[in-house]
Amino acid sequence: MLSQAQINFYNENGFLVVEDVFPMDVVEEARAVVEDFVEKSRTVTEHTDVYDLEPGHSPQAPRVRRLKNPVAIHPIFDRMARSDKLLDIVADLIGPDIRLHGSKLNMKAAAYGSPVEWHQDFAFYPHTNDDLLAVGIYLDDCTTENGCMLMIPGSHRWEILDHHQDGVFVGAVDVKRWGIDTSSAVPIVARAGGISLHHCRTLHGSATNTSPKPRRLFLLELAAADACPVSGVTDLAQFNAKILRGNPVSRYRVKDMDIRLPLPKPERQGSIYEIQTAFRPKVFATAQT
Ligand SMILES: O=C(O)CCC(=O)C(=O)O
Repeated sequence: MLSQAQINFYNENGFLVVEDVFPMDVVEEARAVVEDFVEKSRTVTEHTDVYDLEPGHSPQAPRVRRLKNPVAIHPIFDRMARSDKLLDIVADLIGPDIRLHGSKLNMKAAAYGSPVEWHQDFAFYPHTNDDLLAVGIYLDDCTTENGCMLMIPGSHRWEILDHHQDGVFVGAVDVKRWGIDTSSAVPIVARAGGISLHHCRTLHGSATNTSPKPRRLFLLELAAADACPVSGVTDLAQFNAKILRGNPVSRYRVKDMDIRLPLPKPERQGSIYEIQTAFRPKVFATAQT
């Protein structure tokens, strides 16, 4: 559960860090699973349903940028997503009925882990209302040095910014072009076992990890059960099976707001890293290794 001061902080800024949500034995178990997946990535040569690969990946030197859909690929991540402590916190922000929209584990490996350009999550998955947030579960201590997320306080009250270029969705905002001052960005610093929460409209990004330390971040995209993706639902049973707490609904709440679809898609599709390859000019430098 959150204190009223924490709820107020989230409502005012659009993000929040809560330390010590997961005990270290759980974090260590998750790290070992991640390491095992990285080891197994030696057998793949291109992106798969499980792996998003860093440039330069090879069987000799496996480089994984993201584990896709971790909740579906190993029970430890499903267990973490269903943690009562975590869901109590989320319920304080988006209500008691919570659905898992998606999950990912961004590796940001030491020395080269890729940056993520400025964006608002809602641009990728517009829903009928914006009671959605992302929970970051920290498997490593996370600081500016190893590429923590950077958030613009108050940006969760902004409209959804233009994430298109040359008529296609590129999954990033050209902050210079739109005159957005990113100097107020707050580094989301947290210890392993802690979590961060950010509203689906909060403008955020993160730089390359140039430090010698990894930054593994397990992210859950969570929605109030009465928020329905505007792209539609093809399998209602599967959709409702993603309720982590509370009950599915049969009526969806619609907020009065403008929505732009993340279409048409750019040539390279898949993860945010792939989608953002079409975006220019880059704000965050990539590693030269
Ligand atoms: O891993 C990061 O630093 C950024 C994560 C993020 O914003 C995303 O994957 O949408």
